[in-house]
Amino acid sequence: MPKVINLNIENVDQLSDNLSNLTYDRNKIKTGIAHIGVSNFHRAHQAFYIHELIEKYGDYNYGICGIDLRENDRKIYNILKDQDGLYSLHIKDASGVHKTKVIGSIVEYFYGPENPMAVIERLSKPDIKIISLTIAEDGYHLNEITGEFDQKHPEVAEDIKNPFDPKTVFGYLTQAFKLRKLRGIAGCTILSCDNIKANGNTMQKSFYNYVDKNEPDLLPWLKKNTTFPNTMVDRITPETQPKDVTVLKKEYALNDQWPVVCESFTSWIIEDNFFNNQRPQWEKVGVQFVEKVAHYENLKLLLLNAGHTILGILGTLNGYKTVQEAANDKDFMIFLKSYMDNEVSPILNHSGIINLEKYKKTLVSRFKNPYINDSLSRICSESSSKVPLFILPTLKQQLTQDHATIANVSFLIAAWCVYYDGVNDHGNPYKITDNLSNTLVRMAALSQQNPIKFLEIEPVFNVLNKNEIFVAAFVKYLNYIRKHTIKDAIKDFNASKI
Ligand code: CS2
Repeated sequence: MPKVINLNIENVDQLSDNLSNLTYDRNKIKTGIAHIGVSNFHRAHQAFYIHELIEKYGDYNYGICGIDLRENDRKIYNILKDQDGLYSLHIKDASGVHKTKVIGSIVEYFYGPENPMAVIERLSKPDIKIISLTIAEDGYHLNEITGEFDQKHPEVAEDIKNPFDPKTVFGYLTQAFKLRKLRGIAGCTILSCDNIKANGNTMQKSFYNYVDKNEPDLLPWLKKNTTFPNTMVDRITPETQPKDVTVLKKEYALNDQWPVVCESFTSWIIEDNFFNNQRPQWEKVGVQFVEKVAHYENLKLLLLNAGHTILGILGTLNGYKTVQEAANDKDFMIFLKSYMDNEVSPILNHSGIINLEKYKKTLVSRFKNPYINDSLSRICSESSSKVPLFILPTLKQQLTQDHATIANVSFLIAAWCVYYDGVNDHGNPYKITDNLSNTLVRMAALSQQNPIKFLEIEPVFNVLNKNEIFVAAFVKYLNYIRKHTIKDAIKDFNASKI
């Protein structure tokens, strides 16, 4: 067996010929982007696009400075430090065609918990033209009900007390922009790459709210010196499994401590609204620049992300572990298809920008990709932030119609309540990971006696518990699911027996 090589810049020339190795000189790369949240998704998506731009077009101007801010990012910090920012990306097509590439676009890395001032300094430097973010759905702290930024969130409150030792992205950005203003350095673009509705506008609102309350003198400068393009990001990227590391050692004699696996499909649509027009020529590598991203984003959140959530919740109750297992279950797919066709498609205003039938068909084959092993636990984590973004807009929109079609969506929300009972139909428990888990579990337990209790979770449902049509459907399905296995309940639902 060949000697296993540790991935780092010194060893990169010795890597096996059966992977796509770096073809460019990393010393030539200048940093132009600071990215907060060096997740698997970032490494499969934005860092990949920058890599492609360098490799194919020799554009060395937008290397990435990776930044993580949370205590539990220490592992990726240590690994990327060890590997000089290099990692391997495994692009797996459903047909069985797979590519492995070494990605070199992350050329610097800063870690907030170790040295917050260093992060603030780095963000304030004039070479950073774009600060991009993947901070997850729950990272924006906008209250669904009031539309206001949640100043009372414990981490936000801490940042207000200790502005020079921040924990949140808002605390960091405020200090960095104060320095830019003080030093006469230009502003930059803030590019949200999260799956939230109008992600740029939402980030702008959250950030401006935070600044307005805590550093009001900075706000007029920020308004002139920052832009927040909306974006739609898409590439299914599962969590890395220990076996991904082992396979690399065996097949490529490569020791990459944290490789990334992703599907071959990728899409990125961005509103072309960059500060001083400074941005990479991403269109050369397949990024679409548009005036308004809303239609594309709506389609993706309400079909792809919602589809994931549906398979995640129903699949977990049935004892499935991965998206592809659930997507290969005929009964689940009948349910998902009727949700997409009867409840989502009629409310989508896609203005002919996309062939909807083709989009849905492609989605199903993406979910079935046998090489991705996307865990349902990833999909179900933080559902209390995802359901309001991916599922409830369909319900709310349907409820505004004369003949609201809400059977599937109500069934799903009832199943979501049962999900917090924490045990699948084989009697096996599963882990619930959610910021609101205490509330969710308690309200699901109370709903055993009084079903509508679950709908009283205000940050999720707001006033939906007052809608009689929805409440009646929810109660009917909840009672049914609690008396049957999820599989039987879905079959009966599909056969219109409930
Ligand atoms: C998933 C997304 O987190 C989720 O629930 O639906 O991470 C999804 O895989 C990506 O948005 C795909 O682009």
